[in-house]
Amino acid sequence: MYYKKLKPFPKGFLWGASTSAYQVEGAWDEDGKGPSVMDTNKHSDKTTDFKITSDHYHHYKEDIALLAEMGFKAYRFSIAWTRIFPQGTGEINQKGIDFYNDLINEVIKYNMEPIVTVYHFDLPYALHEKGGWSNRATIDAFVQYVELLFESYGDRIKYWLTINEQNMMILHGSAIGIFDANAKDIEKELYQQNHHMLLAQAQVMKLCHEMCPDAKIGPAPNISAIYPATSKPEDVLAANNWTSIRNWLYLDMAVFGRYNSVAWSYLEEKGYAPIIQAGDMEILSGTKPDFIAFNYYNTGTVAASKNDASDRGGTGDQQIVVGEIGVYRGATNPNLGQTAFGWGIDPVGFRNTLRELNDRYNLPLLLTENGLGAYDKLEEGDVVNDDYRIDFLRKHIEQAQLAITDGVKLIGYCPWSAIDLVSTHSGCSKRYGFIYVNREEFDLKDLRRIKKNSFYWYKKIIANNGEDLS
Ligand code: BGP
Repeated sequence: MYYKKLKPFPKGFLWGASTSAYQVEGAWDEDGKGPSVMDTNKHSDKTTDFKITSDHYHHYKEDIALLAEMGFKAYRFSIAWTRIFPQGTGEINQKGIDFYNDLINEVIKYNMEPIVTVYHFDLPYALHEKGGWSNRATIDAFVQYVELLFESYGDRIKYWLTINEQNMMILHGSAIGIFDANAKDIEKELYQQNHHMLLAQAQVMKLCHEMCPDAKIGPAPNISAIYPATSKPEDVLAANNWTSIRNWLYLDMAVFGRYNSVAWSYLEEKGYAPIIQAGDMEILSGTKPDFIAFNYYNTGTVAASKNDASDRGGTGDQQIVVGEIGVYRGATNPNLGQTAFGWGIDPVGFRNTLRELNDRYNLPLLLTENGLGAYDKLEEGDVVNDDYRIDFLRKHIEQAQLAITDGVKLIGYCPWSAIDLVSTHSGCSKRYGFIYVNREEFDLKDLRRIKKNSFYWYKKIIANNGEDLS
């Protein structure tokens, strides 16, 4: 639809950006922090680990000041469960509580809204050893941990996010590094874990409403509109299969308190359906999020299954579709460009995704990740000319405004990432930030912070509330 005039970004729009604890903080074993699965899991020996990353733990004041200089209205970050409960449960680490108190106060000092993810991939290793999310005791540990966060920071946090990309942990856990890439036939177990995470999420959403009535809480999955490879009805059906399994399984449960019917039929057909205990469905349907936070990088394209082994392509990741026998096949979309890391670039798909979410759930939406991973180059005179990133972000912000004009209730835009950090599986050479961190995979250099061209551009966008995107 073409519009003669676009609606402006709403007043109080949450312009900002995002990070996660294990990818940005470093200080992996300092001040009483316990190990998480991200500290212990194997990663490629060609890329750095998560021990030091951008060393934000020691640089947070400098970093927050830079975000404030860009004019951020919000900063989305995650809390490392293992700083608060080093063993996942039991003894509390006061130094961890203090660190996030200081961080939150620093963010608020500059009138930025802290948006807090309570769990971003980094499950405490001690819980993992006891079965992780397969063990229902992890649900209780999670609720206890989040209850302490509400008690400690609930007076200042207005936006809570439950679990980052639960769908990607289930679908692409090996790419993210959560489980062994060689593990076989683990889907049944994963969907049981998924059920437990959904229960944990429902319980903390309810708790948030009881303990912090002025705050809002929502899930934070990775959501992509899924396109059929052609207009063949069979391809359209395959797209519906994949969107139900990838997207709606998670959000239908969070919002409507029920398993999506196509996704459930898939789980039953494959023998992956989780065991549901008495009382589980009451917990799952007994609450609702106040908004939906979601990460959008690109769309997916799929074709009808041939119902043989060729349905399954090579290895995938958060944004590369793999395919599944009898369900759908991954396809490439010839209409899209690609990043240096093989992810499609689809700004219009962002509008499609926003519309779909709005139509389906009718809740406020908060974009919590979107961005371009690239090999940025530090040039003479501390210049990082990342015009390709500016172009990527501009095109997505344009589509955000079109979606707002369509009637979508978008309340904020927090791309990935505020500052350079370590990617899930491509090391620190895959950069996303507005601020360059001077280090390489195995050479920490001086970790100096350098403003990229996109820093100055985004500052202008925020200052004029997205009125002039040039
Ligand atoms: C999302 C995760 C982030 C982040 C981002 C970019 O899936 O929530 O943690 O890293 O993807 O992905 P990558 O780091 O693989 O480039």
